[in-house]
This record gives sequence, C-alpha cells and structure tokens, in this order.
Amino acid sequence: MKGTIIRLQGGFYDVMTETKQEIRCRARGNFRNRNISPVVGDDVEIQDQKDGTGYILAVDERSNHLVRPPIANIDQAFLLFSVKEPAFSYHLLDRFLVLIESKQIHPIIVLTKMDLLNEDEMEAIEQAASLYRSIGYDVIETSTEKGSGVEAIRDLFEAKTSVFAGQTGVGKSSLLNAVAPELELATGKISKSLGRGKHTTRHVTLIQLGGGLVADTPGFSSLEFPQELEAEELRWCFPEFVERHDDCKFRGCAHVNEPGCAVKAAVESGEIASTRYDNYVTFMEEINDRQRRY
Ligand SMILES: Nc1nc2c(ncn2[C@@H]2O[C@H](COP(=O)(O)OP(=O)(O)OP(=O)(O)O)[C@@H](O)[C@H]2O)c(=O)[nH]1
Ligand SMILES: [Mg+2]
Ligand SMILES: [Zn+2]
Repeated sequence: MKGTIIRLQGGFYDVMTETKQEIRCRARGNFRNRNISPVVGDDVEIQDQKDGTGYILAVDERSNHLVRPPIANIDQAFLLFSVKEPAFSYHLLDRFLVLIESKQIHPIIVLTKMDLLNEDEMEAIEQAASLYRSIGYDVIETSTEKGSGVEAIRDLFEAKTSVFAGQTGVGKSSLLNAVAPELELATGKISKSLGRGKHTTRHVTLIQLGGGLVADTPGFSSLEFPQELEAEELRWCFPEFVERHDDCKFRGCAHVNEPGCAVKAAVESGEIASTRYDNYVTFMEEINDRQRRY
C-alpha cells in the first residue's frame, strides 16, 4: 500500500494512505541499517497490519528535500517574514530565497503582521514588497488580526504540497489557523527580551487544507547555507542576475571583479537593488570562507 508520511512522533511515522486513512508505522529494521531516514513528505510503501498500525517497507525517490525544516517532495514554499516582531530583514529574506532557489522549489513570499505598522513603516515595507515583485516573486501581505491576505493564501494550496517556513514567532501557525480555525494549532507569544518567538511548534506536520497538503513547521532562529551549496551556484539563485547573465562580457562571469559585467552595470543604474547585490557578495564570501575551512 502507498502513502505519504505526515508526521513523525515518538519513533513512529504517521502515514496517510491514498484512501486518506492514517496508519501509525514503524520503519523495518533492515531499512534503518541502510541509513535512510524517512522525513515528512516522503512517499512510502507500507505493510498495513489492519489494526491502525503498519510498517514502512520502502521510501520512494524524492523530488526534493529540505534539511531545515526537514521535509521532502514539496511543490512550493511559503516563506513567512513578519514586518515587525521579529523585524523584517532583507538579509534573511535573500538568504532564504537562495536556499529555496538552490533546491528549485517555487517560493512565495508572505509578509505577516501588517497590522503592526505605522504609516512610515508601511511605506518602507511597501518598497520592499515592490522590489521583490519586480524581480518576479509573489509577495502576499497578511494580517491575522485583520484577516487580510488569508484568502489569497488559501487559494494557492489546491493540488499542491506546500510548506510554511520562517523564523520562530513570525506567525506560521497563526496564519494556518486563520485559514482554517478548526486546526487549533498552538501559537506562542513573542519573548520581549529576545524579540523573537519561543519555538512553539515542535514538529513538522502535513495538514490537508484547501485541496492540498500544507506543512506547519518549527521556526528557526538562524539559517545556514547547506554544505553542498557552492559559491558558483549562487549566481543562479538571483533571478534578476540570471536574466542579465548573457549580457556579461565573460561567459562564466561571477559578477564580482569581471570587466563588462551586465549585473554590476544594472546595480550602478539602479535596475538591480544594491541590497540584493550586497547580500550576493556577502553570501559568496561566506561560502568561500567555509570552503576554505573544510
Ligand atoms: N499583531 C499580529 N500578531 C500576530 C499576527 N500573526 C501572528 N501574530 C502573533 O505572533 C505570535 C507568534 O505566532 P505563532 O503563530 O506562534 O508563530 P510561529 O511562526 O508559528 O512560531 P513557531 O511555532 O515558534 O515557529 C503570536 O503571539 C501571534 O498572536 C498578525 O498578523 N498580527
Ligand atoms: Mg508555530
Ligand atoms: Zn557579470
């Protein structure tokens, strides 16, 4: 029988079968020895014991796999950023976009807690939103206080497997509750002293919602690039750089010190945002430093 892992709990894998039954499974011993650790989102072959339990016999090949949050086979990632509490950061957004782009997963940027902004702050956030829209990203502005943007989010779930990801306290669980109040997911207050959330959600869980599957995930407090991400790959993770790559004088242009670089020219003329370019250079240095260390 075929199914999808929707939850990992206390050494068990909860598997949703094609007939929408939940079966609590253990992994077969031999399977553990082969060093495969199944994660949420994995499509699996199970042996149904007909008593609500079963065994995982095999894990299908993954179309993609994120380490943090640990999940496989995603069609799209909702990247949640609060505009306040915790504060919005261009750096963190670009970092997250690189991670998702490098896995060739479709990102959707979600700005949360829009209700907390005063007029001046709103203007700054609208500038950020239009920058990312101009690159081609979807940006959805939401507030669970006002109920805004909730419909727009729900409409994107159909027939897809989605993941909600973001720092702790940005409002992932709150937004899912706004989409479907019956979920009653636990939410947590922001720590006043730390200025961030308190890791309220502890496990990745796939939920059936809006005709698709959506994962609520534990928030992170920092975001490191995966070991396998190489400096040379970075240039392909910035769509507005990719668009201009053919206009660079040198074919393998890294857009740093090369003459005749179309990307640098676009930064000079203001067509590419300097925040994006500066983050690109910072990330490149970070990855190069890491490569030197190992
Ligand atoms: N004002 C306002 N507060 C919000 C909004 N969305 C969430 N919050 C608050 O932000 C806090 C954190 O929300 P959670 O939903 O627990 O955040 P999370 O991203 O799930 O956090 P973790 O599970 O720790 O990763 C709670 O106090 C929410 O009430 C919003 O749109 N406006
Ligand atoms: Mg949560
Ligand atoms: Zn270039």
